Amino acid sequence: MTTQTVRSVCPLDCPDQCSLRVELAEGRIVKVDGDPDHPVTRGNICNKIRSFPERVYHPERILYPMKRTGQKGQGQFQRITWEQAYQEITTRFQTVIDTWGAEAILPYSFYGNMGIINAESMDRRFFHRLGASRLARTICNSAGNAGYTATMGVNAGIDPEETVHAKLFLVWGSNLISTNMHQAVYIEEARKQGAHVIVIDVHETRTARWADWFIKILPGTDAALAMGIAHLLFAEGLVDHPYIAQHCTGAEDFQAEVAKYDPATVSAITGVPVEDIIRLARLYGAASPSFIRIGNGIQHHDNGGMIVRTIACLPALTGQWNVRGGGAVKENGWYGRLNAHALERPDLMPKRTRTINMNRLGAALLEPDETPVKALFVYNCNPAETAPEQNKVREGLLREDLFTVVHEQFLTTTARYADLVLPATTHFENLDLYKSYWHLYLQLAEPAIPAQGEAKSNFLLFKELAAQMGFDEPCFHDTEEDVIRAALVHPTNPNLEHVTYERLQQEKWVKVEANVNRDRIRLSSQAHGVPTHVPLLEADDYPLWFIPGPNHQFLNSTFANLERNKRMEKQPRLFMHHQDAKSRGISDGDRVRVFNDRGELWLSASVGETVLPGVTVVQGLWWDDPESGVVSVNVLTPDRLSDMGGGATFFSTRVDVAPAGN
Ligand SMILES: Nc1nc2c(c(=O)[nH]1)N[C@H]1C(S)=C(S)[C@@H](COP(=O)(O)OP(=O)(O)OC[C@H]3O[C@@H](n4cnc5c(=O)[nH]c(N)nc54)[C@H](O)[C@@H]3O)O[C@H]1N2
Ligand SMILES: Nc1nc2c(c(=O)[nH]1)N[C@H]1C(S)=C(S)[C@@H](COP(=O)(O)OP(=O)(O)OC[C@H]3O[C@@H](n4cnc5c(=O)[nH]c(N)nc54)[C@H](O)[C@@H]3O)O[C@H]1N2
Ligand SMILES: [Mo]
Repeated sequence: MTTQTVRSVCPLDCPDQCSLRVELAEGRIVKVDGDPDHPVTRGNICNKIRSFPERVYHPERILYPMKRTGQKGQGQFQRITWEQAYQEITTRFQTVIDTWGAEAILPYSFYGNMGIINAESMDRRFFHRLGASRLARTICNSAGNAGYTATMGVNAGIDPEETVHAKLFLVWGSNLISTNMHQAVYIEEARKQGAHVIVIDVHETRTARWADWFIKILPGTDAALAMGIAHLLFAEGLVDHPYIAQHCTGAEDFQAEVAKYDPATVSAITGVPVEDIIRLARLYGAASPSFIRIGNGIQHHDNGGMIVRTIACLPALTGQWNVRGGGAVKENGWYGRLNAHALERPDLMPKRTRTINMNRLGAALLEPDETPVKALFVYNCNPAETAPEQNKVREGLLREDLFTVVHEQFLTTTARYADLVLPATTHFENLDLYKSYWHLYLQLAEPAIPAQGEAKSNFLLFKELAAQMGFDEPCFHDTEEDVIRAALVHPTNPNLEHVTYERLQQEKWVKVEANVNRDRIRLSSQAHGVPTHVPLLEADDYPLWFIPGPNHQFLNSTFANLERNKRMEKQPRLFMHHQDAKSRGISDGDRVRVFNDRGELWLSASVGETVLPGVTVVQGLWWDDPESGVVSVNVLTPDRLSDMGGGATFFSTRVDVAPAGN
């Protein structure tokens, strides 16, 4: 038997972006492991990617183009050829363009595959050249990134490898044991040197249980807690005044606002006891280096931008950015920013092309518009599970006059609504460049196996479609390698200067420099005013908060169709406080109905004290399953946009809960 080990990179949308070793036997993947030599992965990977070969060779994987035969949403298809598929797409697109204009075509994608080539290169070029509507890709991190940038100027924190030096960790709205495991590894190393770990969350997650101290907080109130910490730092003389004077602007207005956030006021807003607020502020004020991991959870609120912006003010107050291992990380993608113009070629786009916010897909498909969306092209994502206001999304996808193409590895909930389903390769079948938004390594992965069945990569699909549409600009003839080379040449990013295709090929990963100027930290600013707590919007209609976040064994909705992953998660559960359960006649394990004006779903209740009274939590973006009665959690979530960045507000949802049958 011929065996071989090749290197690869995990394409999942995690900060860790692991480096992989892939064992092949007779050209087939038999084992996936973490690369022990990669400085961040260090041989550790999660179950999801370890069992990825099951996904690659799964009998339900889509391997051929298919055309709908049944009703939309029923999932009945027949095999066709690629030629027929391309013919159908170009004909339908041309009709839409002739009748409604190209903006009636909407690409809808996210980062189901984080590879730069397959997430944001030929696809973008194609849709730009076509003149299709633009998509604002706001579903994940845009609110927090806007908030963080409002304080720090750029979207960059410290090198996570430095966090081993920290003495105090605030893990703030991040379930990192599940979602960023290598940060947990660094924290464990620091812990051996005596570091203390505090988790601030609305739910007693795995990460909360692992912490030295778990602070349970009410949803959307974290800006008040951050201001409360700042209040005490000033009041108790724990502030580094020379640092602030030298590196910060807007300090006076900030301090004036902070004065309003005394512990009693903050406690009333956040649900955190006064003595805990005081203890937290004193610990933070005394520790150096101290490090804050700002998670993605807190930004999925009406006030998510402001929450992140406010938390991002804290490290400056104690001068932490000057201490090795001190500071914060929200994201770090800024350091290795690539040449987006070369990748995406926005110059091919007609002027004044409209933009549609991906969080408002349902509205875009249903609300009348001079140019309605008549064709939808979905790839790298599964909006029929992951977008908010799911009942609207599905009603839109059911429109008979909508032409929907879905490029996928599996027959996802979204693919079931498609007119055409196209087979997508997995990352193991592609050449791609990977850039983490947390650690500082760029990595190159070459294909480990050939494309399975008739699957095509996103890159190849859009390159061929461009040819079919008769687009003859030279950029549509580029190879993956051409595009990677162009992406690495950034006119104004010196952090990238030493990173070349050749080095990536030889070394597999190259670290970018972490140079950044932190001389103008905006504690308040003319553009954004002063940080403050802004209450969530939906307070009164329904009595309980509903926080539907990700789980351990799925990656958003990816893996939620695989038996192994589902078995390990057992079933989606509604965590609720026993007071809220008791007043509704609900006992632990009961099946309950969760509802609001947008929709309803059924879950098994997990009653206890893992959340505060008034709060409910469910984990995992489970696919709808009529057999087990699972319904997408996003039937309940609003499509309102957050305060900054046009972000999603999944977690600012109000619901009520009743015993099932009521
Ligand atoms: N295993 C696994 N890993 C993943 C993912 C996955 O689905 N599964 N998804 C990937 C992606 S795309 C992302 S964006 C990241 C997300 O991973 P994280 O950054 O960890 O973000 P979330 O899990 O969305 O939310 C983190 C925590 O915020 C809490 N939270 C919600 N609202 C509030 C609040 O108002 N205040 C506070 N303090 N806490 C709150 C939630 O209870 C949750 O435990 O993980 C990535 N990694
Ligand atoms: N209620 C609630 N909703 C949420 C969230 C939440 O916490 N709560 N989290 C939000 C966040 S942070 C995010 S990032 C989004 C993520 O939402 P999505 O972007 O929809 O992510 P996934 O559910 O992982 O779906 C990715 C899909 O891409 C497919 N795919 C993988 N690789 C390729 C490829 O190379 N080509 C093609 N064509 N397809 C590929 C996979 O098979 C998978 O079905 O969900 C958001 N939705
Ligand atoms: Mo995300």
